[in-house]
This record gives sequence, structure tokens and C-alpha cells, in this order.
Amino acid sequence: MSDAKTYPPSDDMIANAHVNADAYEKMYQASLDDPDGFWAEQGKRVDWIKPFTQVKDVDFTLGNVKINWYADGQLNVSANCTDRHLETRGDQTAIIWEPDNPDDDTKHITYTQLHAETCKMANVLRSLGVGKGDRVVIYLPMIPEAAYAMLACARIGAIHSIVFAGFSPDALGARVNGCNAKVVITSDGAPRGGRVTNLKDNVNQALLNDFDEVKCLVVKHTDQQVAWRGDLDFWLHEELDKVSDDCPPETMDAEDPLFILYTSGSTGQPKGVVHTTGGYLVYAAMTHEITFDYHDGDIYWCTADVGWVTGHSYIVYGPLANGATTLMFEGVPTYPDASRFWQVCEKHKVTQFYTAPTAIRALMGQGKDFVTKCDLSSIKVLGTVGEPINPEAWNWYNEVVGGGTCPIVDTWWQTETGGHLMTPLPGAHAMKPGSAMKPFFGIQPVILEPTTAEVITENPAEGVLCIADSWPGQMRTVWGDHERFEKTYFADYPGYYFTGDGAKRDADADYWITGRVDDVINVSGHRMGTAEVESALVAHPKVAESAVVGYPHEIKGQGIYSYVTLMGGEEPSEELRKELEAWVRAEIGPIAKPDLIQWAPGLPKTRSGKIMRRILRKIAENDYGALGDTSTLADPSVVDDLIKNRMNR
Ligand code: 6R9
Repeated sequence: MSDAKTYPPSDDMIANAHVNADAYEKMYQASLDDPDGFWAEQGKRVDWIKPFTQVKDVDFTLGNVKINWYADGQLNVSANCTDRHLETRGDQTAIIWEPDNPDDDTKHITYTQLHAETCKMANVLRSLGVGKGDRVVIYLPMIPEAAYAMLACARIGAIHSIVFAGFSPDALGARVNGCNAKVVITSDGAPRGGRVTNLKDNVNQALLNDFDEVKCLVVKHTDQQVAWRGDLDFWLHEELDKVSDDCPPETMDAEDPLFILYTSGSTGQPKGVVHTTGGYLVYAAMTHEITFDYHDGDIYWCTADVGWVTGHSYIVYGPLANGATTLMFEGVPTYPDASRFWQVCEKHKVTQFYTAPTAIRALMGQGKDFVTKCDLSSIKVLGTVGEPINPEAWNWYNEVVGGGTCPIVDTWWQTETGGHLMTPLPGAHAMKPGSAMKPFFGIQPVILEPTTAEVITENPAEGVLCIADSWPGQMRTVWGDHERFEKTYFADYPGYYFTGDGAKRDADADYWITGRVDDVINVSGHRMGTAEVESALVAHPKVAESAVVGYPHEIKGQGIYSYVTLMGGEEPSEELRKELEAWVRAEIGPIAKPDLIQWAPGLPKTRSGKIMRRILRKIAENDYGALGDTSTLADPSVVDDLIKNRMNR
């Protein structure tokens, strides 16, 4: 036994949950013994236009990687998220929309309305020339139109690529270009925390050069002045007036792409993760129902943004496929004050609440009165996602928010995995604060020794985390670059999907994610490649070289620490520091702004010119006493200077 304190589910939870401990063991074993049989059964969760006869067809061999699920089946995702619910729950609320400003009106959108809005938007997209297989970029605030836009694309077989509205025009332009999008869907403005960003301006900037084929569909949301790009721009409300709400869903193959979502990796620019239609939907629906123990009548709220994978799978596709009521929140946890989340929970009687550790830590810092003044008795299950949760935050979440009675599902997964891969289940597992606990059905985690790539079978174990076999929600390829897909995920540990994370398995065979083992940092639950920030910095004319590492940050989990070497003749100054911060914001977006910039006359390099990041990480962590072997450095004296002038003390 490990010595961690455990929190078993209540008798009530065990009795009523979709999956209890016995069922978990049986189902998990069945999913390994007979994957085809298991997933054929689960495939029935969705409606097929043409039922599948094949289930799993997978090869993880480098050079030959292919991942197919339900390949000969045909279906439509939007029909599964709307049409099929009309008869049984047409008048039920599909989406509760809660605006940024609590004084503005909430919206309740029924399944009947969702269906009509989706069909109309699909017809508008068609009228703009979008067809099956075309790409559409969605750059919207958290408004119902974001969900309509996703489902409208799915309805006509277009592939959406959502760009988080906090990304800069440059980042947006790169993504429009990356998938050759035909249309960008945006809004005039995006309010967040009382401040409005002019999204349309950002789109104009992004599309300024070389994009005079790309049309833009604009949602009128904040009523502010926007600049028009001649006859390439269209108001959504005007176009909606011209179309009917009848739009038969396109018949899609299970392996047709549903969406592309760009995410950061350890090298180069972000890659377009491709998810397909059948397997993704089955997996999103199944994990949504079982992980959150969703039952009819529940009010489920995931606080993520649809710009991230969590918003895709657990605000839109999973819940709507299940006919759930899903809450969509436009605002931020601390506006107008730190009570906002809890007021929304009280107002709508939320039953499942799913957020990120960074939000929990930020709210924890504001004191518990903001929580306790609200009635949170409706909440049954709490969830977290995005980064490891520290025990202090876990305990606060459990006691102050959950009143000590709600299971916390610590869901470990990735953009690449489409849905949860490890999590405790509310009615099945005694939780341990900080542990992602158990694999979901069909998931075979393995821990490998990082250098020898040997599989560690005994417990406890620690090493890099791989997955031995496929699951239906797995990404299929990198958009336009299958070789990069294979190299990134299947080259380092042959035969396995390499997650990029490290993990421990304790004496009870429960898993603990220890964080990324590559050059990806996790800032407030957002993934960032250090290479991306570095390339933004060196694009500045005064910067000669830069190295970026993560360091522990109380609220964000990790902060961005940048070492910057200036061009000859340039002098460090506060002004230049501000200029570089603003520069990175503009190149990537506010989430990439360096927290600390250290002027580095030189960077520690090996004789072959490799930057020794290990050393830079240690200095950034203020742990320079343990630098290890520095004898291979070309010029060991640079390290003394870096230590002397370190920024994190
Ligand atoms: C869903 C999502 C993926 C990376 C992943 C890992 C970290 C996510 C976690 C977690 C510990 C959890 N991560 N959930 N680490 N415990 N419950 O976040 O996708 O943005 O692609 O990030 O996030 O490091 O590899 P994505």
C-alpha cells in the first residue's frame, strides 16, 4: 500500500454511479481482453447512418503508423449532437450561456433551437462556398455561436480549426495559413473580465497580406465599430436572414477529419492535431458520461474555453452527444469578483463542475468567504484538468468547494488523446489528492526507463509515460505532416505512443503524473513550447539569442523564464524589457508573455554549441547549488554571471 490518504466515494455515490468498483474492474479487463468486442459495444453510443462492421485497425510501428476505428461506418457528428435528441428532449436546455457581465441576460438554448441555429449557420457556410473537407477557422469568444459554428462545420463535413481568442493576429494568421482555411468566423468584439478585445481588428491584421481569398463571417456581439475588408466580409445575422433552417447532414466516413487543433510541442511551431469523426465522438461521449457520472437532468459546467481541447470534448461534443445540459461561460473566475464561479454554480444549480488547478489556486488565494457565501449544495462531482494539482489546492477544492462530499476527478489527458486517459471514477475509486489514479477503459499505460526504454513492470515505478495500444479518441495525424506525427509520438519508444509526460506508479498501482519530460511548459494549464517563445524573442531586431525555460510559479504552476542575449551595441534597460514583453504578446498572445527576463551576456553551451538547458532550468528554479557537471561547457564563467543576476530569488 502507498501511504497517501485516500477519500473513498460515499455509499450514495457508489449505489447510483454508472460505474462502481466492481464494474470498473470487469469492464477494464474486458476492454483489454477483447478490444474489438468492447469498442463495438461502445460504438452503439452514437447513431450511425451506415453501421460499422470493422472496429479497430491500428499499427504503432514507426514508418507505418496508422490508426483507424470503425472505418467502414458512416455518421454525422452534428446529427448526433442535435437531430437525434429532438424527439426525446427537444425542449430540454442544451446550452446555458452565462455572459461575461453578470448583469447581462443568461440564455437557455434548447435542443430544438440548437438544431435550427446549427442548420442555419451550416447553410450560411455553404452559401460562402464551404463544402465537405474545406477548412474553417473559428476565432470567437465563448458565445453560443461558437458551438453553432463547430456543429455547422460538422454538419456539412467542413473541418474546423478553432483558434483561442486570446491568440495574437500573427498566431491566427499562421493557423489560417497552416490549414489553408476558406473562411474565418469571428465576432466584432470579445468581452472578458469587463474588457473588450476587438477580435475583428485582429482578424483584419492577420489577413492583411496574402489572404485575399479568405472570407470572414462576423457575429455581431458587442456592437462596436469594425473595419470591413470589402466584399470578403459578411455579418452573420444578415446572412442568416437569407437561408432556411433545413440542412440535411452530410454523410461522413468515420475516419473523415472532424477538426484540427493546433498545440505546442517540444520543437518547432505548433502542430495541427487531427481528430476524426466516429472514434472521437464515441470516446468523448463515453468519457463525459462515465468520468463525470452524468445523469439526465444534471447541469454540467466545464469552465474551459472552446479554443482548447477541453472545450471541444467536454463543453461541446461529449455533452451534446449525450443530450446533456452544458453550461458555457464567457467570463473569467475573478470578475466582477472572486465569487463569480460559485455564483454561477448557485444560480444554475450546477451538478458537475470541471476546472483547472490554476483557477483553483488563484481563487484559494482570495479566501473562502467568496465560496461559502454561495449555496453549492447542488454539486455532486468536481473535476480538474490541465496540470498536476498540488495537495493544498486539492484539499481546498475538496473541503471548501465540495464540502468534503464530492469526488474529485483528476483527469489526465492531452489534445492528442481526444478524451480522458486516466482519472479516478466518482463511484469506483478512493481518491488520492494529486493522483490521476486509474486508466480509463482500453487504456494501457506503461512506464519506461527513460534512457534504456525498458518497461518497468514492478511497483512502485517512475519513468516516462507511454500508452501501449490505441483508443478511439486518439489523434490520427499531424495536419499535412504524417511524418512529424510518427517522429513526435512513435520514434522515441518504438511500439508505444509517447505522451511527453513523466509518471509514477505507486504500490497500489495508482498513477501520478509528474509533468512534461520534454521542452513543453505548462503555464496556467496552457501548453507552450519553449521553442515558440524563443523564436518570437529572436525575431526582435535587438535580440541575438534567447533560451526559455519554465520555473515554479505559485498560481500559474509554471512561469516563463527567458534568458536574452542582446545584439552587440544594444544595452539592457527596463524599457527594452517592457518592449520585449509586448513583442512576445503580439507575436503569440498574452499567455506567452515572459514572466521573467534575464539579460544574459552569454548562454551556457557545450563545445558543439548546444545550449545546456538543464543548467538554465536550475538557475531559473533558484536551485543553482545543484548544477551538476558543468565541465563540458565551452565557457564555464557564463554560469557565474547568470547565477549572480538571477531573477527568481
Ligand atoms: C487536456 C489538456 C496536455 C498536458 C499533458 C500534461 C498536462 C493535463 C493533467 C496534466 C497532470 C492532469 N496535464 N491534465 N498533468 N494531471 N490531470 O490539458 O490538454 O493542453 O494538450 O495539455 O497537460 O502534461 O501532457 P493539453
